[in-house]
Amino acid sequence: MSAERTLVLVKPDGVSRGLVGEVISRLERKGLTLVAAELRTLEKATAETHYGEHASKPFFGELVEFITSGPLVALVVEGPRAIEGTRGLMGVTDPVKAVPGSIRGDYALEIGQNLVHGSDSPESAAREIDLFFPGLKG
Ligand code: IDP
Repeated sequence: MSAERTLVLVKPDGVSRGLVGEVISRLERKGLTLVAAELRTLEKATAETHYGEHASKPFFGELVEFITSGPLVALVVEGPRAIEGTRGLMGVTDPVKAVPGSIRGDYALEIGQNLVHGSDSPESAAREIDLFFPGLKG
């Protein structure tokens, strides 16, 4: 299968807890290649666009507030089945249910502070890569 690209965020909790290296290391050890990386604090509008599919959810305000609360690290990684592979490394959304061995399973307890984001489909990956790294091919 040809290489695929996906967007990964080490969210502000991951940066403040010093887990950026750990997340990047796990992605690299899995065999994924880093093709873009940036430390940045998101504008509210960018966060609202990124999480647009959750706009009607009761936790939307909290989610936008959290993701803009401090610097995050945006990454694009590439490899065969990168989207599914990254989602597997991350673990499920609720870190208490995420299996030990996954990033969320090993390092997080709260759903609102679950350390990482990874695109969930090729369409999301293309949209999110374009939002964070305009001009970089999804
Ligand atoms: P994902 O990050 O595993 O793809 P999504 O369902 O797309 O999960 O949700 C986006 C983010 O919204 C989650 O990573 C989590 O931080 C936050 N979130 C999801 N559900 C809740 C909730 O019930 N309360 C607070 N935050 C939530």
